[in-house]
Amino acid sequence: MKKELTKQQYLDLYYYMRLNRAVEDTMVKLFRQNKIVGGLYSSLGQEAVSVGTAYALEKKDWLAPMIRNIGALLVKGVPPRDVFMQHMAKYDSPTKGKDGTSHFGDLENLHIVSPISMLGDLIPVMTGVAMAGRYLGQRIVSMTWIGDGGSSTGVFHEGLNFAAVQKAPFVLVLENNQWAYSTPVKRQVPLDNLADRAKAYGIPSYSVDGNDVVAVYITAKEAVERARNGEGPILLEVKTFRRLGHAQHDPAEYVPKQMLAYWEARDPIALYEKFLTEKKMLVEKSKKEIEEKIAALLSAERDFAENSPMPPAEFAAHGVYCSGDDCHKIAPKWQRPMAEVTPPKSSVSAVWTVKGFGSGKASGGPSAPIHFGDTEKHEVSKDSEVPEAVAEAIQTKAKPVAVKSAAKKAAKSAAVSTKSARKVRR
Ligand SMILES: Cc1ncc(C[n+]2csc(CCOP(=O)(O)OP(=O)(O)O)c2C)c(N)n1
Ligand SMILES: [Mg+2]
Repeated sequence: MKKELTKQQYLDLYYYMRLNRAVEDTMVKLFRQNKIVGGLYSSLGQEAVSVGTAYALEKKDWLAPMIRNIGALLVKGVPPRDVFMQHMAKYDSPTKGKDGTSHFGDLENLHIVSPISMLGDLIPVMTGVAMAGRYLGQRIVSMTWIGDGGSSTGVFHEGLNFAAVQKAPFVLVLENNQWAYSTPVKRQVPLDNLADRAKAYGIPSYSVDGNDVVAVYITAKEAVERARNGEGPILLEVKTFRRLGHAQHDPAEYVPKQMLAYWEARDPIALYEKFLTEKKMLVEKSKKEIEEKIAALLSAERDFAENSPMPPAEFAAHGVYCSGDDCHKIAPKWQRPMAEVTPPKSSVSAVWTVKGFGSGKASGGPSAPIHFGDTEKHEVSKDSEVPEAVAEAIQTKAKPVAVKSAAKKAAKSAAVSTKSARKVRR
C-alpha cells in the first residue's frame, strides 16, 4: 500500500481533528448552559482515533460509532448541527428529539448504524452488515469501535469469533484509552497489548499509537483494504488516553496526576501541528484560515440547532411502537430480487467463493443453493437435472485454500513500516 499521503489528505486529517475538538468544545458550553438533555461524553485527546480510522473508509463502507467517535461521524459526513440537535433533543434532530445522546444513524445515505449502548453488541451487528455487503457483491467493509472495558464483554468474544469464522470484511477498532469508567485497564485485563485478543480467533491484529493520526490512518487503511480483499476481520488496537472523566458528571479524581500530565503532553492535535509545520504543510496563515472556517461553520450550525424547536408534547407517543407500513416501510431498500442472487441467475460470482471458508457439504446435494463457497466440489453427471448455470458454478468453484498458508501470507503482507504501527500479530 502507498504509505505517502497527499497534501490534501494530510490537511483533511488536521481539519477533521480540529473540527472534532471544536464540536465537542461547543457541546461542553451548551451543557454548562443546561441545553444538553442527555449525557455528554468526551473524546478529548482521542480525536486521532476516530478521525484516522474513519478516514480510511470509502463512501460506500459502513460504520457504527460508540460514544467517543463523534469525529468518525464528522468524517463520514454528518453535519455538526445534527450532533448538536441530537444532544439537545430538538425536533429537527435525526431522532426528532427522542434521544438526548448519540443514538442515531443514517442507513440510506451515509451508511451509519446507530450506536447500541450495550457494549460489544455492535460487533455481531456490524459483522452482519459486512456479510450482507459481501452477499450483495458490494465489496464494502464495515467498522466499529470498542473500548478496553468493552473488550471484556461476552459479546465482544462471541461477535469476533463469529466474524472470524465467517471471514467477514470487518475492522474492529479497539480504543484502549486506559480506563473503563474508574477501572484502569491493568486491573481488568492481564495483557499488555489488547491486540493479543485476536489470537484467540486466528485473525490478524495491529497495535498502533492512537495519538499519531498518520500512523492510525495508515494502519487503518491497510486493515480496511485487507478486509476488503477477503482476508477476513482485523482487530486494530489503538493506544490512547481518556483525558476527562467518563462523562461530564465525573471529575475523574481517581486518575493519577502524573499519568494525566504525560498524556496531556502528547496531545494528538499539538503533535500533528508540529509535524505539519516541520513538513511545511501548515503555516500560521493557513492555520488561522482553518480556525476561522471551523468557527464560522460551528456558529451557523449552533444557531440552527438552538433555533430548532423542542418536539411537540403529542409527539411523545408517536413512533414508540412500529405499527407497520403506516409507520415506516419495513422492507430494506437495498433488497435485490431473490432470483437475482440465487442460481441459476446469480450475476455476482464473488459470493460463491470465499477463500478459506468452511468445507461442509450442502445438505440438499448438487442442486441446492450454494452459500459462500461452503460446498465441496461435486461431480455433476451429464444426465442429472442440474441446471446448466448451477453445474458451471459448481465446476468452476475455487479449491479451498490451506488455512495455514493463507495465514502466513496474510501475516507477511501485514508488515507495516511506520514507526508507530508497531506489530502485526496473528
Ligand atoms: C454490557 C454493558 N455493560 C456495562 C455498561 C455500562 N457502561 C457504559 S460505558 C462503560 C465503560 C466503558 O469503558 P470502555 O469500554 O473502556 O470505553 P470508554 O468509556 O473508555 O470509551 C460502562 C461500564 C454498558 N453500557 N454495557
Ligand atoms: Mg476505556
